[in-house]
Amino acid sequence: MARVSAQAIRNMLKVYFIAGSTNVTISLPSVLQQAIDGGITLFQYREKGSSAFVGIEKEQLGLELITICKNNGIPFIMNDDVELALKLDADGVHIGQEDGNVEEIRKKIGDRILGVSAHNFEEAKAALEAGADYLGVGPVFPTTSKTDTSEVCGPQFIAELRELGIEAPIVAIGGISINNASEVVAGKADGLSVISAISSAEAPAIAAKELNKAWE
Ligand code: TZP
Ligand code: MG
Repeated sequence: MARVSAQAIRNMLKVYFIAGSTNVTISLPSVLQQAIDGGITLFQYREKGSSAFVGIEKEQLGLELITICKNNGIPFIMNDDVELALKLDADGVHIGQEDGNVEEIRKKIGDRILGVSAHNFEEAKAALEAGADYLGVGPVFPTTSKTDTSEVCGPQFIAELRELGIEAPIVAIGGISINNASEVVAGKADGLSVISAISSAEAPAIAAKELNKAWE
């Protein structure tokens, strides 16, 4: 296997759905299937929060979710948990700035996709030099889905990173909804990632479809 090309990753980032068991009120596999039917292009399993699954429950849900992704040709990215990513044969891993050494994680996961959250030019440059394939940048808008976020940077911050020479694939995150997705699409991000816009939607398939349409 070789590293996944930047262009292939750009295509995967378009409508990037993130969720774990604490983000949904009905079963996550059901929400994921509906989101896929609506047109998401990638799924990240992010099991967070005080009542989040750990151990075997997390692994079993992860297996159920990756199976849905594989059956539908949707890449599956594991948040933070490199060991589980390898065990499940995930397509990749996404980590934040405090989740370990990028170079070491690159070595552990081989050619799998590696995403890193970055909040400024220095973090972005360092992550890419250490082996990241794409960057997660945000929060571009205020969010209630994550409490320990950096300051809201606005979608225009991605254009600033581009002007400073960051050419790698970037997915915008934080507070993105059907109502403001066009602002992200009009900017320099390759994709938009959402938790609540899909996980809390009454109809996840319709939400995913609307977000996908924003790229047209
Ligand atoms: N990282 C920065 S903001 C955020 C994460 C994981 C939460 C995004 O959730 P939502 O509901 O799409 O604002
Ligand atoms: Mg993390």
